[in-house]
Amino acid sequence: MMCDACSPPEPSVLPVVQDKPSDPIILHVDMDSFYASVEVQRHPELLGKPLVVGADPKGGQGRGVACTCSYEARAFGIRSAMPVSQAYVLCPHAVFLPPDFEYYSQISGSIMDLFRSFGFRFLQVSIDEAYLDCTPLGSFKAAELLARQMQEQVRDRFGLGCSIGIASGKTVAKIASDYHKPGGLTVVKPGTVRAFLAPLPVKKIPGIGKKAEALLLELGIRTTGELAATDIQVLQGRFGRGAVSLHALARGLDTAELEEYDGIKSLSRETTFATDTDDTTLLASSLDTLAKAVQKNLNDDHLLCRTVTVKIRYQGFETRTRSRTLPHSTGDAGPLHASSRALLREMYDGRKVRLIGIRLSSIEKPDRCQMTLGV
Ligand code: TTP
Ligand code: MG
Repeated sequence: MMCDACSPPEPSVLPVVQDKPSDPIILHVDMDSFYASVEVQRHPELLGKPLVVGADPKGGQGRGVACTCSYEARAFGIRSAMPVSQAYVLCPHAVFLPPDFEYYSQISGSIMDLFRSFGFRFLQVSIDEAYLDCTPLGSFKAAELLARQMQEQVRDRFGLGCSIGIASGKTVAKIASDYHKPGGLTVVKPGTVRAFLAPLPVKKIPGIGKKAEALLLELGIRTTGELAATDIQVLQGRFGRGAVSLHALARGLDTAELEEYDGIKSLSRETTFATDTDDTTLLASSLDTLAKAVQKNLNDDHLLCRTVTVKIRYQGFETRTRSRTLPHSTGDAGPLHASSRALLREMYDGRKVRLIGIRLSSIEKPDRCQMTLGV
């Protein structure tokens, strides 16, 4: 059972423009409050309650940040990556649950298998989001029906909600999936892209982080419409070559449909200890657990990596990282575990540790011919 907030609203279909036969149809699907919704599924008593996935801050015990939270918790202003201590101040009666990455990864794998089973070219880009190239369906109407089926099946099989965006390019499809969360279905037909984007704050554009947002604000640009109306040379002065595609997108040209693979660049996991520790067995076993989770993500996405980085944050927040680049790209547990353990041995200096983490980078797809959306 899903909460009312998760039942899908009517799809937002923008003014009809005739589909051209050549228009790509790209669908982006993103699970709603993923970790939190998975927890509600196995703890039905939490349905409708503010839930934070992160260490419990009560009594000053839990530290670190919230991975995510339920939409009920979002009503209190809680967000992903917020310190759990702050989440607790915002909503003291929220339920805090520690993350269970292995379980989320397992559910994600089954959901991605379902998405793949629709038979379209497929690209998973994170634990809870993927693209399907639905161009063979031939019309946006048919893609919209497919999206409804996907939402129904995700609800029936997993008891979870997801939001879907459909457009002619990956960037707009992704913006559209976020447009009516949770449970949204937003179709942006060709010819309506500029009008759809115009009122949106620039931070809704993937890749525009806090820094770029602040730079744009200095130029008086708050919305995508204002971005579109700005002289390209002014933008180039601030953003260099990246300004061209940004400006083109704001003007309705989403060229990100079948370009270079721009999926995951790195995969990382970290954990903050409840109490700072110098127990080397605990450090090693925690790192092993993180390595296992991150390697599973790598395998689920059929990716290989070449660089392993271990991060240690000592008491007092001093943070050290150390990397090792392997002779060949790999997705195997053996070299990844061996490298992370070796890095820990090399860098650990005996002080008490607050946080330990691992990152896999130099990621690539093993067989470029089999790449779906993306090459
Ligand atoms: P998101 O899709 O960004 O977030 P979400 O699914 O929780 O919520 P939304 O409905 O807005 O899509 O991320 C997917 C999962 O990744 C999320 O459930 C938890 C994890 N995550 C973190 O661990 N830390 C983070 O900072 C973010 C953003 C996500
Ligand atoms: Mg999500």
